[in-house]
Amino acid sequence: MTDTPYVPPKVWQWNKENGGRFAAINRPIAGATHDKELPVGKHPFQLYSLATPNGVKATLMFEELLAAGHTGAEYDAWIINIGEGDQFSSGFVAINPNSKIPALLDRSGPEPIRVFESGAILMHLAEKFGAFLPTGGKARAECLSWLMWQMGSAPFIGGGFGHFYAYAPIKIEYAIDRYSMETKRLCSVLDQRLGEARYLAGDDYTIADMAAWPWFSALMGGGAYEDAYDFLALAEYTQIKRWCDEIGARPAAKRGRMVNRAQGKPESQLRERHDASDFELRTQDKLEPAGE
Ligand SMILES: N[C@@H](CCC(=O)N[C@@H](CS)C(=O)NCC(=O)O)C(=O)O
Repeated sequence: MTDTPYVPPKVWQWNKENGGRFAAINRPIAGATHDKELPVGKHPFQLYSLATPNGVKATLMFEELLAAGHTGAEYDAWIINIGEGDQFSSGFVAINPNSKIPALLDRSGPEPIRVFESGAILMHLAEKFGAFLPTGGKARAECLSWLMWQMGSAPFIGGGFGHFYAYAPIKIEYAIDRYSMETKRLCSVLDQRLGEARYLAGDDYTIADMAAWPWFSALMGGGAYEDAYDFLALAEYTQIKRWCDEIGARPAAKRGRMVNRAQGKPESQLRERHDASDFELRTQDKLEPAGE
């Protein structure tokens, strides 16, 4: 990094030591970096993930399906440590060529089906179990519209605002301005929608809410991107807060956000989930009691 203004070369070159927080894992090439198979458990669904906002979408859905009595939705959740490059193993790349969590292997049928992209995972499970996705008419159109809205806008919040405000090695006013404006615009879109409807698709809780909640509850909870809550004046979005609190009180949401979590209070971390009893028996405070 230098102080002289950057003049792009004729052809961009990969500078491995760019000082960025993710320099060790970011690459301009797709594909596996090493051979390693993924573990497989006993349940019909194998989830390979981490409790980032994109990862939590899938575990919210599994826990809601199980809470609603869909016993066929039992799942093993394996942790993928993206900071250490687990997403570039040959096994992971085989189920997600895009090397991002979450990725799912549906082993409930005659042959395993891979599903990647959190929105596709939500739709796959919703259609399989006939749950949390209205079957037709206005509610289905609203649900899919808000789901796609979330999938399309998340990178502006995370990769745009979060990256340039909290993670980039230098503070670039132009980039922070651009993505702060867009993040606030998206908050305003959501706040206005939630001022006219209880949930994104209307009266019912759907996969559209499950996609959006992990992102906005992280922002509204004040824990995301340093002091972004104050910087973006997020307290003004009262409808988002109302909706975040309501979903956050659901027992399935409380469980879903714990799965594949590897930071925060030890009792909030269930790094791998293989059984419903794991929430009681296998959180980090139980596996590694303080002082032992
Ligand atoms: N559009 C994807 C985005 C997934 C995504 O960006 N995952 C991040 C964590 S939140 C990841 O795996 N990053 C690892 C990397 O970029 O190497 C989805 O919604 O599933």
